[in-house]
Amino acid sequence: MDEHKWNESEIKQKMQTLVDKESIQWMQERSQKIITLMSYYKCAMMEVETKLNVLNEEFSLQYDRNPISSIKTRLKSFQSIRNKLEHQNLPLDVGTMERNLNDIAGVRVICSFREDIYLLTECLLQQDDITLLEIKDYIANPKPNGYRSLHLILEIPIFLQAGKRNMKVEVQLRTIAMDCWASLEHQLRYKKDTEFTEEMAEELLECAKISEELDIRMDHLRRQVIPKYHDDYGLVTERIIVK
Ligand code: 0O2
Repeated sequence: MDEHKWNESEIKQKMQTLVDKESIQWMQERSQKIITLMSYYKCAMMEVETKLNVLNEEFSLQYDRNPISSIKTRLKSFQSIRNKLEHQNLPLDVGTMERNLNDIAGVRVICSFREDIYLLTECLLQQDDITLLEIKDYIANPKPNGYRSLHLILEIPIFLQAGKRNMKVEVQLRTIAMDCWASLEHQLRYKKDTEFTEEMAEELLECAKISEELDIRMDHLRRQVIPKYHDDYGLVTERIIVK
């Protein structure tokens, strides 16, 4: 027998026969709250993206070069949010989402050089409306599989009609080489139909080391080619690095 495909009004009717009115209203209210919260995260993500674009523009004017190669933003999918909360045995409601998930709004910044990552981080953290909640330096301390990036959890205000609301945004900063490795690793590791062997993991780790070597050599070249920029900012890495 062919499965019947329900249209929206049939679903509504069926719901009314199966679930009481109060429960339907409760579900609608809850989904409305989640949609509103997601739009707040979107606004916070846009704020951070704008701040980064402003810094990039300023550096472009001052030094005739861009520390940012590209910026990607994403809101965590509702399914990933649900999975993450389920995994932690937490209920799916807006309060729990806000308190326990730091990466609903995500900004990924692909930088030209490794030192640009620390320079941009320093410039962002100097801004008085940004609070740093957490920093994970997987560049100074790469993950055992070779993953490198600088992760920040920031709190930033958005200004709504009803007033100010602080929102959390996860910012991942990486070089082009780090992004290349992480994107390919992600594709390879999540291929469902092939087993990921120990040898494959070792090969990936080797590739991560090559990408690290590439970044170090590129930074060295950059210091020779653009000394003015380096003289102004010095070795930012040494000031901000997380041991
Ligand atoms: P997506 O789709 O990118 O959002 P937490 O997020 O705090 O609960 P954890 O592991 O402490 O968990 O966070 P961490 O270490 O800051 O890393 C989270 C994110 O970093 C991941 O998000 C990835 O984007 C990226 N990441 C971390 N480790 C790796 C890695 O080994 N390979 C790759 N390619 N990316 C990594 P999500 O939620 O996994 O996915």
